[in-house]
Amino acid sequence: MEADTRSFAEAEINRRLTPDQKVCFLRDMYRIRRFEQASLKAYNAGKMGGFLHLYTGQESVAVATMSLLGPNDHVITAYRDHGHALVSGMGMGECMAELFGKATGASKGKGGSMHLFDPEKRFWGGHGIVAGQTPLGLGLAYGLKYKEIAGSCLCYLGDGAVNQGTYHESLNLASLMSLPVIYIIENNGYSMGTSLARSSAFKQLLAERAEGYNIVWEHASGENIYEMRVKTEAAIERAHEECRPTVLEIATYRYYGHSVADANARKYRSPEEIEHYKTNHDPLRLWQKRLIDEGHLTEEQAEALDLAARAEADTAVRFADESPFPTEADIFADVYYEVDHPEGNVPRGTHFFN
Ligand SMILES: Cc1ncc(C[n+]2csc(CCOP(=O)(O)OP(=O)(O)O)c2C)c(N)n1
Ligand SMILES: [Mg+2]
Repeated sequence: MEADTRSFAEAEINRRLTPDQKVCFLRDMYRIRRFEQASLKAYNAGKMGGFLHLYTGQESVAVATMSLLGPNDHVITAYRDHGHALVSGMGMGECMAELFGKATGASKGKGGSMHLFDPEKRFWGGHGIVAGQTPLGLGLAYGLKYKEIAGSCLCYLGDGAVNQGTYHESLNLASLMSLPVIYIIENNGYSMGTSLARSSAFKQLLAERAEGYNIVWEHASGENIYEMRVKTEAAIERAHEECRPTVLEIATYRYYGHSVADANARKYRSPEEIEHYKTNHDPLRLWQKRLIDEGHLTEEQAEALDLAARAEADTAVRFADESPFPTEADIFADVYYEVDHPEGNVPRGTHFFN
């Protein structure tokens, strides 16, 4: 592991990183973690309805893979979307307010935790149907190719989502039509309460299935930011230069239940297993230690990052709490684009295709 980290650290893409950029990765991981801790507290205090799927334990995946995005690269993910939303540049306030169902939320309080969304930041959500985002990510990639833009779509999915038919249909089309989509499987070992071994048929890796679709696949450790960056860069380059898809599987782990209302320790995994990951494989701790070892950070500076993230999350909770709920009159707004923008309606049904 240590030797692996050293060799990935020496890759050009990582040698180019400034100390500040490396510290920013830690800052972003703290921001995600503290945002989610604050959201959990508010959820338990009855401040939000619906589900709350925490990304805690997986923060390094969004931070590392999204660190390589350029102006023509897009992101779409499933319901475990807080990390991707914050890394895309969305503010904690609009995200927290969305969790609270408030009118100031990113989706005006109508989406909740699973539906954070900011197209201007090229972040296309937040989707509740397992693997539902996989054909949508394919469509984003198709749009890029159609408009002759050298870009990519990073489409994140879970280890459970790989068994959905839509994912396989998407892989087939991605290869056949040669589309710049990058499927990133965040393999946290469990789909809801079912372990990987009980839900998926595979030889060694889920990503290997891409082989049958003639798609290049790779695997990386979620503990190793340098490795994830090297492998994501290769996938983005393939998308930009060859307009070809990639499947990248990343080994990671989540600390909480599937959603916070679900069973966690005891029903399908042991408290010891969770503790083992927290103690030995926590992505924040590992990256913090690396930055200290590399001489880019002191313990005190790390603590200051943590405190700043906590303060930002507290401010977001206050903002969400004090914000108004959407009004009854708003209930039909923002449901159908055509209803809100009747001026664009034409009989040919070409509203979106100018
Ligand atoms: C089509 C569909 N079937 C079932 C569900 C219920 N469900 C929500 S999440 C989930 C498990 C998905 O696990 P995984 O893809 O590994 O993602 P993770 O939750 O681990 O991030 C299931 C079965 C759903 N939302 N959509
Ligand atoms: Mg999973």
